[in-house]
Amino acid sequence: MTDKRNQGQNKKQKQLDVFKVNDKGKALTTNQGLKMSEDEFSLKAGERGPTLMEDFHFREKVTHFDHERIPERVVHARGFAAHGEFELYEDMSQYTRAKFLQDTSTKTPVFVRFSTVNGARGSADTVRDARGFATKFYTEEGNYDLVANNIPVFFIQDGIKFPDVVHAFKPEPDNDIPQASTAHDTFWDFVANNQESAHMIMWIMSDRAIPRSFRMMEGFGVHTFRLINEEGQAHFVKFHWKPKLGVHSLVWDEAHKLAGIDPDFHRNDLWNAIENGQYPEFELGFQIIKEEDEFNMEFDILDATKIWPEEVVPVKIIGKMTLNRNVDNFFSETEQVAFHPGHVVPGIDFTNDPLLQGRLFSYIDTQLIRLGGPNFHEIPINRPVVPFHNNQRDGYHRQTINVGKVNYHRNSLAGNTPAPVSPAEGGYEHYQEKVEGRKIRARSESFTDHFSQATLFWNSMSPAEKKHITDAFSFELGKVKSKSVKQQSVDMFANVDLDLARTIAKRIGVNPPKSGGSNVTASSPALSQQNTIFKPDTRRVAVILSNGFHGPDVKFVLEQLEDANLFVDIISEHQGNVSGTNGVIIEANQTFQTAKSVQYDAVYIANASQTNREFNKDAVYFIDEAFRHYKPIAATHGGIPALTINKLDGKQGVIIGKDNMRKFSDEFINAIALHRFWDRKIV
Ligand code: HDE
Repeated sequence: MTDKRNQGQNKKQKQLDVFKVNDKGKALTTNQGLKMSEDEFSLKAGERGPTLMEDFHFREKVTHFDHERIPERVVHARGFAAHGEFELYEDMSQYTRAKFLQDTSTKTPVFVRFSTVNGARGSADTVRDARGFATKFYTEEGNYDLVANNIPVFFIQDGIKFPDVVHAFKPEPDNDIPQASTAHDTFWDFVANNQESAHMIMWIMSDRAIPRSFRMMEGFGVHTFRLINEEGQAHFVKFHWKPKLGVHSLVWDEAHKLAGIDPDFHRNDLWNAIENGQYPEFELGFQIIKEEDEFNMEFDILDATKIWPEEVVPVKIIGKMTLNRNVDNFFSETEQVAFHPGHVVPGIDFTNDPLLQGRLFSYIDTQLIRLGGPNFHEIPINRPVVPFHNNQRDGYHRQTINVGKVNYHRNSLAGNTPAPVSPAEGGYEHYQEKVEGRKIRARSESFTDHFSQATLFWNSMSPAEKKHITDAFSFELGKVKSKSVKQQSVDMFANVDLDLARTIAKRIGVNPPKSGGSNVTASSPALSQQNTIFKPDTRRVAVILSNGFHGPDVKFVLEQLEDANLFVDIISEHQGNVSGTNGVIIEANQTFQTAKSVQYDAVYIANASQTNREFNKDAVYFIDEAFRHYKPIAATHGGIPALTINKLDGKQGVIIGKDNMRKFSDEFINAIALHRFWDRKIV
């Protein structure tokens, strides 16, 4: 596959190409370039004797192996990344002097790493969690990192509490259980005793925390940043990524099962989409608030537990990112990439959000231990596409050979260079915000409303989404052992919605809160996934097929599915050719041993007759599970009896085709575009 990828397409790719090595067809050498005549046997004193100290080849090989691992990220350890490009729709010079946001003819190379937050590097993709969405823009003014999440708010308001929240959500320290899950006592104890987390928890309990795909998530910069234009004028900004495929999720039962059946579900999804040329696209949006309106909002714009409702502050779409190339080497690129919210370019600046201020310290610090020293900016994936010049020297793994004697500023020997340059020449100048105050460890009074927006989120959910949130709370708190923590948590969420809290209380066996409730009646339709984009594109369809299928009709339907940009797998009694009428042969690439219904978005039973009993039983189970997950199900000809056995005919989202295959295909594809049929009665 590697050769087919669009290598050398942009400046970053060309830079990376220089470091690529293809070992295929080459003689095996040591790291010193010495060709070796043997690689299977260590050097011994006699064929059955001890290995000799002088076996430099053995020592080099094993020593390197012994040191292959580096510490995983303390959070966001499990991730997956891809290359792409960002193009601008409209000149943003009105707001920012960032060059890559001014020239619509520029295509800026990007590298994006998606991640879960909680789990270890080897944990499952589909766990309930926020997702990281970190983008490195390789701009002509240096690297700009937009280190975002798929949830627009955060657990805490001040960076100093980050170690506490992370300790609380990670596996408990005595037994290191549970992995990649917040369904345990310490997490909920933290929540109940740090009520600023209320809004974030509503999102974590919602479908947002179990995305269907990295390709179907929004990204949010979370904090309020500043844009600065050429005149030095500032605007507050929040950054948004909007997926062109809409925002979609798994259902909880599916997510659970996928964690075992395909722990790499999101990795496979992104990798395969890119390999198949279905390049994921995300539009970049700005929400802008004028400096003079800083105090005119109902919330403090420096508080990272608050959103700016899109109906109040609209998202202006300004450009598009396309991910079009998979990595060549996971470790070199995905593992070694180092993001930092402090990697900015002229025209983008910070605010005093105390969470952002904390982040500005943490990211470089963590790379020092993770990547083993201060030269991680020299690792190919981290290098800017423009040169860097300063007086920093030495340190572990230094690769740059700085020539000359001068390594200090100010100097006369090198004409006082490298020299800082003025903003007009591209020099970064911090926004001259006026600040005054007493040194104080305190929270601003304007940061103390923890529940209004949690209720706003709840009010904005569709009935299906509300049910999922209620179920998620019941699952998570149902796993908590301490009755006191359960009670405290339920009492806390009575401030969001009394009925919600009472339902959970009943399910988890604690006292239903007597008082609480909220007087917030507003809702924000943009928060509900019901109002997102719905398309059939790139959904995965399982086609169940056995010998004797209706050749021409099935062939026609499969062509329609392919034309609608759907990914199709053929499941049969065995892999390989399956014969239909009229000499039509279709190759099956899956069996019920390799494919499970949770891996697909829709099922088409083309033929399940004339097969053995086991195949039939598996088919019935497969369809039943898809039905329970609200997915579209379709059948024609010899597939129809499998629906009848399941008593599914006539149910919502179940499509039967008897003669007109065009009409059938259209109906099925329309049903796939709707994704789930929430009103379906599941008995
Ligand atoms: Fe991070 N975060 N974070 N974070 N974060 C890290 O940096 C930290 C926060 C986010 O794919 C670490 O290189 C602090 C918010 C992403 O490599 C670390 C605070 C948001 C990634 C760190 C936050 C994020 C990280 C661990 C509170 C959404 C993965 C490894 C003050 C806007 C980047 C690393 C990747 C990673 C610290 C809060 C997003 C330890 C102290 C809010 C997407 O530096």
